[in-house]
Order: sequence, then structure tokens, then C-alpha cells
Amino acid sequence: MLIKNKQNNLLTEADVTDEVIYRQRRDVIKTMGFMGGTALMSHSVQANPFSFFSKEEKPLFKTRKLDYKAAILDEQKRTPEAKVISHNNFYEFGTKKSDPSENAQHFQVNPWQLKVHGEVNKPFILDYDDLYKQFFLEERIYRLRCVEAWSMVIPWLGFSLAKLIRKSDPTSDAKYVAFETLHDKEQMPGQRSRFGGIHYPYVEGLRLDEAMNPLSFLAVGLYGKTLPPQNGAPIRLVTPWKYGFKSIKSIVSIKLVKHQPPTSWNRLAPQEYGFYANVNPNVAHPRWSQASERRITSGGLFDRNRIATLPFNGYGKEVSHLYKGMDLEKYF
Ligand SMILES: Nc1nc2c(c(=O)[nH]1)N[C@H]1C(S)=C(S)[C@@H](COP(=O)(O)O)O[C@H]1N2
Ligand SMILES: [Mo]
Repeated sequence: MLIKNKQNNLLTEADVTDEVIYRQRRDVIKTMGFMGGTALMSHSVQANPFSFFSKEEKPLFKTRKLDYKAAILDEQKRTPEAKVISHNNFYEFGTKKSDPSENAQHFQVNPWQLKVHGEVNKPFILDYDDLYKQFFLEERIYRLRCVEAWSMVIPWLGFSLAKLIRKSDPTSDAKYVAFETLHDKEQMPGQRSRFGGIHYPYVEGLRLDEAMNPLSFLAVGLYGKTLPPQNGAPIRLVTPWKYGFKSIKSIVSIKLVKHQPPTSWNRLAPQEYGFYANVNPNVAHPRWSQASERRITSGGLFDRNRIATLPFNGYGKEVSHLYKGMDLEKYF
């Protein structure tokens, strides 16, 4: 196991629960002068007229049932829906795991515009209804492995990214795909911070061949319904062999580009988060091991459900050829 930072060898494997890790990760943002949770909350309280009501009285974001074809690619036990929609990372709505589900219920997703453009012969825009109608929806049950060493098994609904890219007819100059989340300070309290941290809008990227891999998925729903806002409504990326931060939420732009695009966590801490971010138990994060993970099932936070992490999150057969000849310790 490769440990890049000696100091953190003081933590034993058992000490490194993902809760500790998540705090360390969030602290990177604090260290950079970000205001953090408290200031964030008071912002959203000011901005949100429903904050004075109890949780039960809040009008909840409405999801609706979707038609789909099941294409189950992973037989493992699914994480309960209640966990999938309440334990989230979506810093635009706050840095605590419970913040997105609490702060995003008023998020407006209709109307929506997703622009597909750049090095393409046929740029196009998908509006809200197109997201569910333009492509045949299928269900994919994928493992999601967060860089903080927790994981879930989620039944997504959506379509392969390759279908959308093919429709745009990329030019021969298209080598990478750049993704961008909605930038809307009115709706996203986390974007109002003027003190550094993540430079919004959140951006991500893939090499074109990674994007064209059949596993790369655009999700518009989960558990048979449209996506709740905390999970990235109305459309988000899912790349199950990469750490969760690659799976960018609430996308408004997909741009085919010539050069490797900047990505949010890499820009914030390049020595900790690479562009590739392939799940790799043999390459530790500088401050914690990636050799194992806590699989979130039906138990609570203290549920002992620690399992070994697999190379490419167990999808090596499907994707390892993409990285043939590359030094995965250098291109982490
Ligand atoms: N725009 C945006 N996308 C994002 C994030 C974020 O903070 N902002 N967090 C990422 C991280 S770190 C993870 S683990 C996954 C979590 O997805 P989930 O909340 O649906 O489980 O979303 C990713 N996509
Ligand atoms: Mo993550």
C-alpha cells in the first residue's frame, strides 16, 4: 500500500472511517478560507422562506415515475432508497451529508437546458422534456465509490453518454468531454461563498474514449423515478469505475473539446485528486487508504460493513483497456 504522507500513518485502518475522511476533505475547503457549514446555513435560512417551517411542512420536491427497460448490470444488494437520497455530496447545497436533501427541495429543474456543443458538427439543446424522451431509458444498477471510502449500490435510470455524443457528431478535433453544473447563486447557497474553495460552476471531464465507453451513463432518475435534486436533478453523469466526484450533477453543458479540461477537485487540490480518478485500492489518497470501503446498506453510520475496494471499482473487465500502458500511480 502506497502512503504518500507519513504523518497519516499514525491513523490505524480502523480509525479511518469515512466520517473522519469526509471531515478532512471538507477541511481542505475550510483551509482555503471557505466559510463552511454555519455561514452556509444562515445564508440559506435568509434566502428560504420555508426554513421557518418544520421539515414535515416543507413542500417537497416532486419526483414522478419513469418508463424504462431494465438492463441490470450488477446483481449486488442495493442501498435502500432512503439512504441514497439522504446521504449526499453536493457542495452547492452545503458540505454536510444531510445538507443537500435539506437545502435542495426547492430547486427548479423545469425549465432546463442542457447544451451539447463544442467540437461537433451537430450541436443541440435538450430541454426538460427531451431529457426523458430523446433517448430510450434503461435501468443500470451500479456501485458508486466515493473518494471518502464509502460506497452504495444504486439503480439509476437514464441512457448511455455515448448515444448523446454520437448524436452531436464530434469532429476529429474532439478529444475530451467537458461537463458543467448549473451556476445559480440564487438557488445554490454553496455558490454564494466569496471566500474560495470550489470555484463554481463545478466542472468535470473525461477523455473521449472514456466518455464513449458503454458504462458511462447519464442518469435522469433512480429507483424508478425522476432524480431528486440532492442526487443531481434533472440530469447527472455516472462513471462507476471512477471516484464519485467525477459523477457531476445537474449538468447544463456538455462540450466536446480539444484539450484536457479543468476539473473542480483537481483544481482545488491537484496532489489529492487526479483527472482520471479511477478507483484504485493500490494508490492511497495522500491522507487515507483506499484499500477498503464502507458499503452503505440498511445499517446505520456505525454499521460495520467494511469490504475490500476493487481496482476500477470492480469494472476492470469493461474499462481497463482504456488505460493500457499508463502508469496509474502517475495518472491517478
Ligand atoms: N455539481 C456537483 N456534482 C457532484 C458533487 C458536488 O459537490 N457538486 N459531489 C460529487 C461527489 S464527491 C459524489 S461522491 C457524488 C455523490 O452522488 P450522490 O449524492 O448521488 O450519492 O456526486 C458528485 N457530483
Ligand atoms: Mo465523493
